[in-house]
Amino acid sequence: MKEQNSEERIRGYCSQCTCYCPTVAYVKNGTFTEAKPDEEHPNACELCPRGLAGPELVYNRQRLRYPMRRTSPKGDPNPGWERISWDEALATITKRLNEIKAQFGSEAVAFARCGPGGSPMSETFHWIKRLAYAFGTPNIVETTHICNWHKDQCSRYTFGMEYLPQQTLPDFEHAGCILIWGNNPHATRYAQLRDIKRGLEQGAKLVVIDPRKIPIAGMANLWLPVQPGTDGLLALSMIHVIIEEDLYDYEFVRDWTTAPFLVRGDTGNFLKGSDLKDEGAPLNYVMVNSSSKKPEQYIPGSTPFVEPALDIELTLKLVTGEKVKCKTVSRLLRELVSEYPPHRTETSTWIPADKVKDAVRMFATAKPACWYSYNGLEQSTNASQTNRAISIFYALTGNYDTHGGNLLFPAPSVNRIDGLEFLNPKIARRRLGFQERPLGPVGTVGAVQAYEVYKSILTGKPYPVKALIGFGGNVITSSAPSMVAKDAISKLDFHVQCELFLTPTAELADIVLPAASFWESLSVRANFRSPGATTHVQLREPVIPPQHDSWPDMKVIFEMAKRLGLGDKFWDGNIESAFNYMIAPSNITVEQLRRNPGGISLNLPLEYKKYEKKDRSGKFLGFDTPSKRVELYSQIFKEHGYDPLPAWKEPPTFRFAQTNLGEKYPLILINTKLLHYSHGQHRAIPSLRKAVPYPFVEINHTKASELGIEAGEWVILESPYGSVTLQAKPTDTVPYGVVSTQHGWWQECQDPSAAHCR
Ligand SMILES: Nc1nc2c(c(=O)[nH]1)N[C@H]1C(S)=C(S)[C@@H](COP(=O)(O)OP(=O)(O)OC[C@H]3O[C@@H](n4cnc5c(=O)[nH]c(N)nc54)[C@H](O)[C@@H]3O)O[C@H]1N2
Ligand SMILES: Nc1nc2c(c(=O)[nH]1)N[C@H]1C(S)=C(S)[C@@H](COP(=O)(O)OP(=O)(O)OC[C@H]3O[C@@H](n4cnc5c(=O)[nH]c(N)nc54)[C@H](O)[C@@H]3O)O[C@H]1N2
Ligand code: SF4
Ligand SMILES: [Mo]
Repeated sequence: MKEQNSEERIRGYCSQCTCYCPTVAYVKNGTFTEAKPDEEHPNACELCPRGLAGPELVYNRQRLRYPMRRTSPKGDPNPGWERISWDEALATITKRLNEIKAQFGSEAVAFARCGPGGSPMSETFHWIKRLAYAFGTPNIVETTHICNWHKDQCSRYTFGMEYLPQQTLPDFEHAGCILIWGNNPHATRYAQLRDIKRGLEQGAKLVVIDPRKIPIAGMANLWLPVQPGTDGLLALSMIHVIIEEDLYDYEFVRDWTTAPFLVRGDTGNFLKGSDLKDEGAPLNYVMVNSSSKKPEQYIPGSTPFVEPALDIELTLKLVTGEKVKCKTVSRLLRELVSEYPPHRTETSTWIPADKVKDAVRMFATAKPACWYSYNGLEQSTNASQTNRAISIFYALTGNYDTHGGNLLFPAPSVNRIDGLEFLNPKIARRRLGFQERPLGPVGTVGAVQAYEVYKSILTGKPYPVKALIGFGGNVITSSAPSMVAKDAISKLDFHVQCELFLTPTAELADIVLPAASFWESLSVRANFRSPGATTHVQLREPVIPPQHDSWPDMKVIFEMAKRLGLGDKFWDGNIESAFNYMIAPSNITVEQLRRNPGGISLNLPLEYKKYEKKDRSGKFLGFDTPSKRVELYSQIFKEHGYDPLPAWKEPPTFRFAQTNLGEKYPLILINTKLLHYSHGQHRAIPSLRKAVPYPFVEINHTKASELGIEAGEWVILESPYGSVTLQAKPTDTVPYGVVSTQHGWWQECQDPSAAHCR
């Protein structure tokens, strides 16, 4: 028993987004009363309203309290929820999963989780993967394809897959120029905003590319209010300017990118040493000697014997006797972007040519420079090639892995815990969507898109998914199309949802499990994903015990594993042993962390330009790509039927304008995140709901008055795909012709103090 009038200060961190803001939780007489920032932590940061609302989340009256099972058939307006014990819930789950596995195969069971960028799932999802893989299914429903995949993976297809565990982050604090593209840090990334402000205080210039005049646009030297969906085109114009005005980093481009490599005109593949000579090596690329204009083989990772020509084309006789016209990557890139000078793209991008030039000059000349992009570039049809184009633009500036650039920060070594080794590689290749898109989100990380699962449930093709085990994640509101999602999820043979609230997705489950919030759960974090805190390791103890009959996700996962006979892969349910295994390569133990409540920062050196380092054989480490260079031209994309250079394709919705749909739907719709909510969460938290009581649509003042729409009026927003009713918010922060809203409004707030918000 705690003493009367006891007050504890418990150090930890908020994990509701990837800022991981350090916290001090105040617990008075056993009650969690307040969350404040932990000023002594290397990642010290102001807490956003969602972090400050910790106690309101923990003690929320709408939380799920105990495991329940449905007693009425799905579709019945009254599900007939009946309280059951954890024991009964786990026994039923084990029985049903084993039956489905025996009848349809293990891949007929899919797991799901919430988006780790906007929930505490980043500390659990590797363990969920471990459970899924140990069970034998490759199907884990993730949200990466509408969240972060293109920025993370398409830059990796360009710069390499990184020497893990290092992590690329923009070194804002030391930058000469910062580019923020499709990201609103005032709402979504407090820790990053702190670092951007530090950079600006030290004189960094700032370029912001966002259709809306977000707060950071007001702080920028240049704000480019781009037409939504045309960023790929804008990036090509920017590449055009950097090449035409000779603003690129010549040495870096020559020595560390594929710019001087020859590409065959007949096949579009790289010309290889073996194409030229019998004794030539199939892995060698070919450059052209700039003085003799003769081809020379180049071994990846070596120092070229000659000064290569960058921008050249020539016809070469191959070993087969045929003559083939070849061009360097540099030439191909220049030819591509010559189609898109800024004066030709300005009507589409809405950015005047001079402004594009100013932005490029500012970014390319103010060395060092770094960039960050996010959701504004992820949720459009061109997301992959747009992010490729931006990566290429950035590569041309030569700033990668430099002080003040996008830098690979050191991070603690950890053991891989996702258990991929348990999954039979043949089954891994059966994950839904893999055959169609082996390069995409489904190819690299094992993530499956919800729409593939909906298709499988509804059509049984390519094979049926019969069961879903969801750890958070609310696919019905987050993975469109919602009505298809609802239909599919309600047709599952067996569905379990581990949740804090009874979401529209959880409402359709056969069994609902009450999850404890992260405040009530133990976790270990290695790497706080902020410059200066990437080497930090910390144990987060629960602030108070799990409320009601809830369990932390980790306990649910580990107990489920034990029941399924997988205890040997889960340290027989001992979560601390599992974390000890995770951090073992850094020579730290959970016990040591317990003695250091604020965590331990490892002394790992910060090094720059690691690509210049050599391996034991004397070859450059280079980049972690097949060519060991930055891949301006992507052979992998080519092999899979995609453009090897980021060709521009107009989004299909642009064609509306040429049809009668253009008249019916004259506005462009975008959606954005709100500071007070993560996706579909937090609406039940009184202080947050009071701040933003209703879903709203921002519309330009002029447009609103043309349409006779007043502030606060309820309006219907309609697209060819559906409609919603929203409160109108006329504003000057969105361009004429653009409207902006939010997703995820499903929940009421039952707290009497917020009654007016319902
Ligand atoms: N239309 C539209 N759709 C979008 C987006 C958009 O901008 N527009 N954004 C996309 C993006 S970027 C993302 S990341 C996804 C997010 O997709 P989701 O993660 O599916 O969305 P959320 O509404 O955040 O749902 C998370 C759920 O997890 C629960 N939860 C929170 N913490 C925990 C926990 O610790 N344990 C458990 N078991 N459950 C927990 C919450 O109560 C909540 O119901 O949505 C995507 N979908
Ligand atoms: N408060 C809060 N924080 C969050 C989350 C949350 O839900 N709430 N979610 C977390 C998650 S999972 C994610 S993925 C991140 C997302 O973080 P952000 O990327 O900041 O999210 P958004 O607000 O969706 O989009 C950012 C900006 O993109 C702009 N934009 C829209 N369309 C376009 C376009 O076509 N081009 C360009 N250039 N810009 C465009 C919008 O105007 C918006 O300002 O936030 C994380 N943090
Ligand atoms: S920004 Fe807010 S939600 Fe994200 S970690 Fe910090 S306090 Fe938590
Ligand atoms: Mo996300």
